[in-house]
Amino acid sequence: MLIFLSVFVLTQCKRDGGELSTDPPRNGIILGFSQIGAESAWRKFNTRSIIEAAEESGIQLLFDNAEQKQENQIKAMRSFIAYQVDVIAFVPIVATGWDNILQEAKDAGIPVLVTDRKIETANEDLYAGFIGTDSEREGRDAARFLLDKFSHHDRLPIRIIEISGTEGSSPAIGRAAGFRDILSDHPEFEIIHTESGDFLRSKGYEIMTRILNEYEDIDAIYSHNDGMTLGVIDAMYERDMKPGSDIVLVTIDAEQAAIDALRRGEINCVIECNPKMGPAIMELTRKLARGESIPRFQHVDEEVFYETDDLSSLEPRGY
Ligand code: GYE
Repeated sequence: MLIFLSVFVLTQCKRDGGELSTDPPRNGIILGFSQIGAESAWRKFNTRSIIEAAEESGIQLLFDNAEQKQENQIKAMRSFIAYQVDVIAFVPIVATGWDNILQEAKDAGIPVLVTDRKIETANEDLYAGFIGTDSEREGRDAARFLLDKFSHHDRLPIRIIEISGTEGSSPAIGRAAGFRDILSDHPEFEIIHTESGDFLRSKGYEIMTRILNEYEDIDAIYSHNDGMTLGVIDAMYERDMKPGSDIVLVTIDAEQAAIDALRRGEINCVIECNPKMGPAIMELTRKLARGESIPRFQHVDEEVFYETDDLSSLEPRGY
């Protein structure tokens, strides 16, 4: 098992671009991190932020890319336990199905930090804390923008298509719930179709291509991430439509391509979902490795960018 794990450590870090520090880490902490994949520009930057922060803080990182499979995450976390890492951190690709592996980590005395996405568990003691995005707030911000955008619309109801994220993931669940929470007091806004695009640009394109054949008089698209929104834009241009004018587009993440589209008037509102969690994750890892407690829930800072904003001074997004 140790030989396997040594190979695992080397291949995993090398395979995923993570640099296994050849020098013994300055503070000797070993963090096992299970990442879900590389499905979006947001995710790739989230990974970069974690790898760079581990390097800068001298924490040795065992990094695994689960390639969008929960079973791969569970295997990697089991390997981290066998390797007796000091701390385990992971992005739960979906919200459920983690209790058994978390119990194994707890039995091994290894604290677990949940990052980016949330989990649903009967026993909150199975993990030490969460740092990540507030998906419900993101959904509420999206709805509030549409309430304002269509406040003087003459044709009712306002017909909305929702293209959601990975089914069963906390961002998809939260973004849908927050959006509906605000619209529940406004029956003139109608979600005429909702479908998962799995946070993928290709699926956003496929769904929008079909939607444009099946529905007329669409007023707005609410897309759970920029990758799928860029696919929506591709589909609209193929039909000689004007995204942002013929149909209002609201999106979440705030990757550079979406900000650029906002500047061009192709997107009307971009809600930031901050992927730059690396430094905070390392700080929490240090505390857990020292046996200290950490905040139960921490949301990263995020803002909203509107079509009416002056974006000239906005720093490059980096992703
Ligand atoms: O919005 C999307 C990524 O988990 C909040 O996952 C993250 C989401 C993000 O694929 O681009």
